[in-house]
Amino acid sequence: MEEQVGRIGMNTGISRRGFIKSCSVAAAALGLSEAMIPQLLEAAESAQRPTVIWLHFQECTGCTESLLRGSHPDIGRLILDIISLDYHETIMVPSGHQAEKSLHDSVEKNKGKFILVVEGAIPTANNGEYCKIAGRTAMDILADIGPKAAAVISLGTCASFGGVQAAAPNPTGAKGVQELLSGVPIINLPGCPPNPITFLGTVLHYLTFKRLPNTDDMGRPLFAYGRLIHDHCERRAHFDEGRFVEEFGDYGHRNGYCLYKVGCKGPETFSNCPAARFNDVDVWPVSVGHGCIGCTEPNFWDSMAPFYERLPNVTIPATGISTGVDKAGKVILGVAAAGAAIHGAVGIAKSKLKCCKDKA
Ligand code: FSX
Ligand code: SF4
Ligand code: F3S
Repeated sequence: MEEQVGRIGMNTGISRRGFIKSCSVAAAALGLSEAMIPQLLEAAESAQRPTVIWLHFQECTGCTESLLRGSHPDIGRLILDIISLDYHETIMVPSGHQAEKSLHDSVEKNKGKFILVVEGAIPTANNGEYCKIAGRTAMDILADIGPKAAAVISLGTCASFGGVQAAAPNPTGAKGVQELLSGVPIINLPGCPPNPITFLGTVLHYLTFKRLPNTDDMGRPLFAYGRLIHDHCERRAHFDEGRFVEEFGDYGHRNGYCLYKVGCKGPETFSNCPAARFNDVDVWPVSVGHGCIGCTEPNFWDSMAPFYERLPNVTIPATGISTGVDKAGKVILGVAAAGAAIHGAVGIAKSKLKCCKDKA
């Protein structure tokens, strides 16, 4: 049986090995050196779990679903052990008046100290009547609870920028948290849904350094949204050499060519998807043959549509690859480059894991 790690794993079955691996993957995602991993572990294992209050507004709950289905292993359960989750409508046991009481008791008890996670947009049209919980509008709830938090994490594109609800003509007047709340540090973790590792990295950063990570001018942490997808995509060699999927199911699609011409928005989307990937099977949209639809960008439902048409302002390299053996050779080179990139990422995580095992 594997060694359990103090509080973590006592009730959840998360082993120390799994715990270290999760922290190592988060450290790699944060761009921290291996030397920082023990500090991350110490912060995560600390008895001082920050209270988290998690509100759901206008959304599909995909953000929570993604988190709970995360791995590395079992990131959802790991996160729930690192933080003290006092209120979360999807997974909490109490309901009705009992749930309301636990929310308000926790807010009062932890005033100025808790982390508020918001999932979903906030409708503002008609005084916010399109989203009500316990008889109060999302607008009222956010205005009441938001200023009492130490920091706010807007989880998902809806909470960050309004998301699908804010798509034209935005009938409910949906807005992101940052448009309605000020005076509290707010960080945006967009994605529809966002990658669980980005959430874990943000929480671990906050625990370790007592502040939110540095962000870009849209409030997104640079560790996860500092690079264009196009600049670290495994299909980039195909783009550079002019090898494109012309239509789904064609030769290029079956051979992993670049998806730009069938609508990939990677050249204008900032996210860690090619490196972080999703779930146990290490996939992301482009790796399974679908272009990025730009889900981490504000207003992507409007600005990135139509999803299956190419971006207008991208210059295609003039390489003129055409036929036969030359083409096949370059395909093989491209696939090899992609494989090397994935292998490299896994290798980094493994080496960090090894480092922690050695030090543990
Ligand atoms: Fe939005 Fe999250 Fe997209 Fe859904 O809760 S970011 S619609 S995946 O679930 O808010
Ligand atoms: Fe990758 Fe899309 Fe860029 Fe092609 S256009 S290299 S598929 S991100
Ligand atoms: Fe979203 Fe594009 Fe990543 S659609 S999940 S940002 S590949």
